[in-house]
Amino acid sequence: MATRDVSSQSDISKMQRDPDGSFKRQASAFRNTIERGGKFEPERDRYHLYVSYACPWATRTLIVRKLKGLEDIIPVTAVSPRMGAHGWPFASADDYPGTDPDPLHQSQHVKDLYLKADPDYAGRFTVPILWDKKNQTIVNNESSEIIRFFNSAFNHLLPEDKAKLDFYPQELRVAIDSLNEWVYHGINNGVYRAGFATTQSAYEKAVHEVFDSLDKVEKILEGKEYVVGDRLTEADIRLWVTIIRFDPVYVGHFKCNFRTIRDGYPAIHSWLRKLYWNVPAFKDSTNFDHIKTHYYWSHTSINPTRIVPVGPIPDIQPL
Ligand SMILES: N[C@@H](CCC(=O)N[C@@H](CS)C(=O)NCC(=O)O)C(=O)O
Repeated sequence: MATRDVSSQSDISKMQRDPDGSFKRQASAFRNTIERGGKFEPERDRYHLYVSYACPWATRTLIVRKLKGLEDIIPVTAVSPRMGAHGWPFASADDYPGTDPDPLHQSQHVKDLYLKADPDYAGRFTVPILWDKKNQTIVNNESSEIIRFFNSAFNHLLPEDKAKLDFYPQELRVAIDSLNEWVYHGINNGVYRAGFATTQSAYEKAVHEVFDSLDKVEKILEGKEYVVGDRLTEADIRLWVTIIRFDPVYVGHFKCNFRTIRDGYPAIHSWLRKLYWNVPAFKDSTNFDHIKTHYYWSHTSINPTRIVPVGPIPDIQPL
């Protein structure tokens, strides 16, 4: 349990903005690598993944874990979507449907795991977390790195058909890296920069960047199945987790409302639905109730009544 006052780290309503009202995402602090011969060996029953189904960054890890068939090797625990003054709660602190207790430490909140790993930790208590049971610490809390470990570090423990799946293939790496970079800035983090802005000018700058970037993706996906090359890569996964939340949450809550995906972007909309309805790893990693409840309930500086809107109906349209 926390022995010092960490409320400025756990309470999202106390999150600092820059003097111009813009939101800057802090860098993740735990950045160890899982690799053979390293301090963190890829092993069965050694690592545990903590996620929220509401969180787009955590959902990346859920999707890759499932695509690669890592469910038996890396168990998962999901927190409550209602992130309050102490941050993300486990079921023992908020028994919301679809929420788990912490099976390893019986923690009340995600912050307890951070403070167990490092009592002096000074950052935010974010998900996802990849926990190492052997060293009793957080291996890594950066989703873009966790999905790379899941993509290849455990291959020797997997059956052939799963081991050979590669979502970051050598020949597409340059194209994937370059797409990831502007998609992160303009879309994944762009929606947060729009939604968390506290000045009109910071909001307007961000929201224009969001829609300029969506226009660019729409052009890429016209007549094409995937954003890079002709196969599913991590670039699709990283983009998809934001697009699936767009109409249900970002249009309203984050004021990204020039147009919706369903009515304004036919190529993105088709790509979104195909992955959702045709690939179980995407659908099974999506919980619209957790998604909507999290944003509308937790960000009281944006939505003080905590009323969760009923629409859009349906959350996602059929194919
Ligand atoms: N860089 C991290 C970002 C993770 C992140 O910001 N997660 C959010 C939820 S969507 C969170 O846990 N926020 C809690 C807080 O800031 O208090 C990653 O990609 O893994």
